[in-house]
Amino acid sequence: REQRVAWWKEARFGQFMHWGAYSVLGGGYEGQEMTGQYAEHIARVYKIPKKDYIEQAASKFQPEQFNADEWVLRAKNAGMQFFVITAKHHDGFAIYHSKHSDFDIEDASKWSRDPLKELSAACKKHGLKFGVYYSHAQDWYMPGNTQNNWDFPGNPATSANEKKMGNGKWYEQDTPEVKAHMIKAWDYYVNKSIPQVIELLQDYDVEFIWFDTASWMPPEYNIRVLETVRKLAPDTLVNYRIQHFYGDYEGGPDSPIVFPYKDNDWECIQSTLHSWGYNKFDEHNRRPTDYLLKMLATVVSKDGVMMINIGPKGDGTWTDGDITTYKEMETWWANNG
Ligand code: JFZ
Repeated sequence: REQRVAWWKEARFGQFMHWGAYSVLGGGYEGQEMTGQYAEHIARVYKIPKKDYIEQAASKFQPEQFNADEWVLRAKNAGMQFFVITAKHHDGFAIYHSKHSDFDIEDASKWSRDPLKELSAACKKHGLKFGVYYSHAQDWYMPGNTQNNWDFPGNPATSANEKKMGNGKWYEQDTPEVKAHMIKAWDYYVNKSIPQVIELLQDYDVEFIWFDTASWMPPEYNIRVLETVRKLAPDTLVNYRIQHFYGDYEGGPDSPIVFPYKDNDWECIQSTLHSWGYNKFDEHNRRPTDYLLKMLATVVSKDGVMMINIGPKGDGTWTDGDITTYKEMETWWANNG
């Protein structure tokens, strides 16, 4: 663990990025606007049928203006020394050429370039460490999915059902329905989640893997994912959301200003807006650059590591707001670096 965290502690500041099929919609679907919400959750929030999500989002994710060198250099000029991007978020869409799913940029978007490959190479070229966010637990269009799966009548994993059980988890219920769903969920782990983790580790020079929302799945499922990473890539850094208490470091609160110094290694993530993915209705929530930089200074002073997130657009460009934020960070480093 000491070896895995060494470069990350030294780096202190990294890029976080949410980019995928949802970036095409930018928080808007059939006249509805996701003001103040996570735009990367649009498929779930509006219960978009997969066919429509492919037609209106995934098939249009053809980022003509994407330039990996430009993205990586913007991050580097803003003082960042590593780069973490969503290889696949909860919608299940992979922004890379995956052998284990048709729901990827190669098949669903018919796009011959592989943005993840280009970013991995650009990071190497410009001296940044490269990492991926991978949603190992949630994958909304898969039969074994749990959270709010609208295709699954009697889904045991709804929040309403969990409330009824007290603080229990759906997979702790001893019913035939839950047992059947456990098998479907395991199918998803064995046939998609774990194989995609393996291909990411083998083909994309991943030095950091950032898992998320582990609590939707049984701990033993998540631990199998972690075992896979450890066996195949023992040097790859793993975040704390693979399974509670099992990652290489801890998460921090949204507001580290009031956070006491911690003995354990920890991370703070902040988005430039409230939303993580591109949301054209969320610009009013932009966090001022001096707020973000004060937070960075605070996190570092308490021995933490910080990532700032942006959501680029589906065409491969950044929003004007993010470009301004990054120029301001660059100026700050030039004057204070
Ligand atoms: C999760 C994702 O659902 C979201 O889309 C984004 O990727 C974000 C970085 O992670 O959302 C969370 C997960 C955990 C908390 C809040 C939002 N939390 O523990 O407060």
